Amino acid sequence: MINTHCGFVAIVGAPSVGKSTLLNKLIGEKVAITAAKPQTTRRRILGVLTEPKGQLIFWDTPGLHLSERLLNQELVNLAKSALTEADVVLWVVDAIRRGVDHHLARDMVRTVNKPLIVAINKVDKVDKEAKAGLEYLAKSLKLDPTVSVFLTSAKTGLGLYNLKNELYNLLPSHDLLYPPDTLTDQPIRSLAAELVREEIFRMTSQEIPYSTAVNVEEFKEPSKEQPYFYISAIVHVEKPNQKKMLIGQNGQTLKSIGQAARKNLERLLDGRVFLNLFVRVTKNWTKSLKDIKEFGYGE
Ligand SMILES: Nc1nc2c(ncn2[C@@H]2O[C@H](COP(=O)(O)OP(=O)(O)OP(=O)(O)O)[C@@H](O)[C@H]2O)c(=O)[nH]1
Ligand SMILES: [Mg+2]
Repeated sequence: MINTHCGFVAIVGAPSVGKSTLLNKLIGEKVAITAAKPQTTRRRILGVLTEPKGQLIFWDTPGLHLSERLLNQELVNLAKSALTEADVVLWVVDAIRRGVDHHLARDMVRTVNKPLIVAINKVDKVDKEAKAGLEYLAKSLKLDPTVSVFLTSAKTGLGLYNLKNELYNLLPSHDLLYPPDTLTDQPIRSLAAELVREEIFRMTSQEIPYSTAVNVEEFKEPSKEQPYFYISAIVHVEKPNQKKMLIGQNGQTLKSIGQAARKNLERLLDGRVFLNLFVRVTKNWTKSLKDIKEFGYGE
């Protein structure tokens, strides 16, 4: 008899509600980058949690939103395909930002008609009186009353124990699908590129984060001759003026991005890192399906 529960859980919701932060907290490792700006996630990120009860295999997805831009549409398509392929849907809603448009997410979640759990996230930011308002929020999402709603904080971990238990309950009895020590399926080069992109999202503004793509061209493990990881990455922008903005005065912006990314890379790789960043103009890459795919974004 199989006594473990195992299956795929799609983490979906509007942009910036905390999906990636939640994934990292659930599995206890940083496998997905996070930032205060929307549309941070551009790939379907796999994160695996193995416990005596079984295995929760999460797919973190880009935020569901409407946009005219090809890149954004591809991101939403990616989230849709994760929704259709998952066994269970974890819909994340923001407890604090009342203006967030949850309609698209709600419509999609309803259309796929899968076992569903709702996490009203960021409750650490909600004071006691406002907590009562969350019930109203849950109601306003017009959910079937049988759907479990959890108040969570991806920051503190509040509510995640009960949320996980409910996920196991909804998943089929199944043997583990991944070796127990698996955390993600992302190649180390992709993780490295994402850590650079994370700092771009955090340190630049206006259109820059949305016009950049990061591609790791070289990744060399330490050796006797070179006792550190050597990573060289190209940061693609769409226009020459964006290149100027990204590099900054006297190269200061790019330098800060590189320094911060290097620290996180050293943590990830547990060793010294030399990071070389180059900025290249790849005209209108966000409008080219070929370029979007080449950078590994979208579906
Ligand atoms: N206080 C608080 N902040 C949170 C929580 N969860 C996420 N955040 C913050 O919310 C912002 C967005 O978090 P992300 O995890 O990047 O959000 P996301 O839903 O993955 O966003 P996209 O990938 O852009 O759709 C970040 O600044 C996080 O630090 C939480 O539970 N509490
Ligand atoms: Mg994300």
